[in-house]
Amino acid sequence: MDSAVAAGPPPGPARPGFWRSPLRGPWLTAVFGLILLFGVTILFVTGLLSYAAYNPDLAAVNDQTPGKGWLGFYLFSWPTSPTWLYRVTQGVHVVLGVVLVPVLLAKLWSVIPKLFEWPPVRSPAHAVERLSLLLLVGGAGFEFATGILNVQLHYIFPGSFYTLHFYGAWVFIGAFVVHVAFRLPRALRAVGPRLGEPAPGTEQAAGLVSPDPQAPTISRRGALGMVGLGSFALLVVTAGQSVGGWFRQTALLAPHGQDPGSGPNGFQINKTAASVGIRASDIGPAWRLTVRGGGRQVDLTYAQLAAMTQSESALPIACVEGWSTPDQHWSGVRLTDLAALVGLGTRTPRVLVQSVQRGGSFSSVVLGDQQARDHRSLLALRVNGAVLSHDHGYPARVIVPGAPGVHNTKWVTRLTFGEPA
Ligand SMILES: Nc1nc2c(c(=O)[nH]1)N[C@H]1C(S)=C(S)[C@@H](COP(=O)(O)O)O[C@H]1N2
Ligand SMILES: [Mo]
Repeated sequence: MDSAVAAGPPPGPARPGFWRSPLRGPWLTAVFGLILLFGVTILFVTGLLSYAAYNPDLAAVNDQTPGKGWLGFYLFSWPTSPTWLYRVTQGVHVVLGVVLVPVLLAKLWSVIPKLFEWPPVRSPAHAVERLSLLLLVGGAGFEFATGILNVQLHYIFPGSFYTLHFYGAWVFIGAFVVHVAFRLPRALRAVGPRLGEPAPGTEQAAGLVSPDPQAPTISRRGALGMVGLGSFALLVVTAGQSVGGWFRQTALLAPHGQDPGSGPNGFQINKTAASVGIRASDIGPAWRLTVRGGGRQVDLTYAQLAAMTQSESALPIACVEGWSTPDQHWSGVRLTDLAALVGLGTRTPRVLVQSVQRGGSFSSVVLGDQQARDHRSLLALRVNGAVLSHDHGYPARVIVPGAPGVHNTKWVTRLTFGEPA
C-alpha cells in the first residue's frame, strides 16, 4: 500500500488535476447540501405520513409493506379533517421530490472528485465513511428514481413499489443522518459568514477545489441560479396536477395528461373500468350492494340504494402519485346510514370495502372507525349533480375525507362492518 501511495494516483479521474471546473468548492457544495438537508427532511416526514395514511395496521389488504416491524412504531390513525389533509402532504411530497432533482444532481456533480479519492481506502474509519457515502448516494438515487418512476409510469413495480420505497427510505435516511452529523458544521462554516463568499481557508481543506482550474465561464452564484431555474421550471410544469382544476393545464409533465375531460365527471381518472376488467354485467341490473355486520346481512338493488336518504359532501380525490382534484360535489348514502341497516349505526366500526373488480391491489380496502363514522363519508352514487360515470366507479363508490385516493374504492359491491375484528 505504501508504495502505491508513493507512486500517486493512477492516470485519470483519481488525479487531482483531472477535474478542472473552477466552480467546485466547499461553498457551492455546502449551499446545495443545506437545501437538500431541508428538502429531504420534508420528503422523509411526508413520506412517513403517506404510509400512515394507508391504515397499514388495520388489515393485510391495506399494507403493501408486510414485515415492517418496529419501523411502524410511529403509526397513528389518520384523521378525517381537514378534508384536504392528504392532498397537501402528498402534493408536497411529490412536487418537492421532483423539484429537488436538479439540486441533487448538482450536489453530486460538485463532489465528483471525492468519489475518485486516492487511495480509495486510507484506514478502517475511512472505509466506514466511504461505505456510508455509498449508502447515501445509492439511497438517494434509489429513492428519487423509484419515486419518479412511480408517479410518471404509474406503478411499473406492481405491488412492490411501496416495499422498495419504504425500506429504501429508512436505509437512505440512516446514511443521511450520519452524513449530516459529520458534515453540517463544515457546511455551515463554508456558507458563513456571508452567503455568496467562500470563507477563506476552507477551500483546499475540503478537497473539492481544482488545483488547476480552467477559466470560469459562469460564476458560482450563476451556477446556483441555473440550478434554481431548473427546479423552478420543474415546479411550474408539475405543481398543476397537485393543485388540480384549471391549473392542471400547466402540468406538462403530468403522466395522465393535462385535460381530464369536461362535464360533471370531468376530473382525473386513476384506472378506467376497462383497464381493470370491469364487465358490463358486473355493474348492470344484476348488481347488488351487500351490507354485512353484527351477524346480519342486507342486499340492496341500485333503486333501493337510490331511495335511501341521499347526503352531500364536497371532497377532493388525492392520489399517492401527487395529483389531486379540487373538491367535487358527491352525493350518496352515508356509511353510518348503511351501518344502521345492520344495526350498527350509532357506533359504526371499521369497514371492509370490496369492489366487483377481480384482483388488483386497489379492489378492496379497510377504512378505520374514524373514517366509517365520519358523516362526510359516503357511498356515492352521484358527482357534481350527475350519475357516476363508469370510470369514476358506477354504480357506487366510497368517498372519505382527508384520505389517500386509494381509500375511495370504485365499483363497490360489498361493505362488511366490523371486519377484520
Ligand atoms: N376498484 C378500484 N377502486 C379504486 C382504484 C382501483 O384501481 N380500483 N383506484 C384507487 C385510486 S389509487 C385512486 S387515486 C382513486 C381515483 O379515483 P378516480 O379514478 O375516480 O379519480 O380511486 C381509487 N379506487
Ligand atoms: Mo391513487
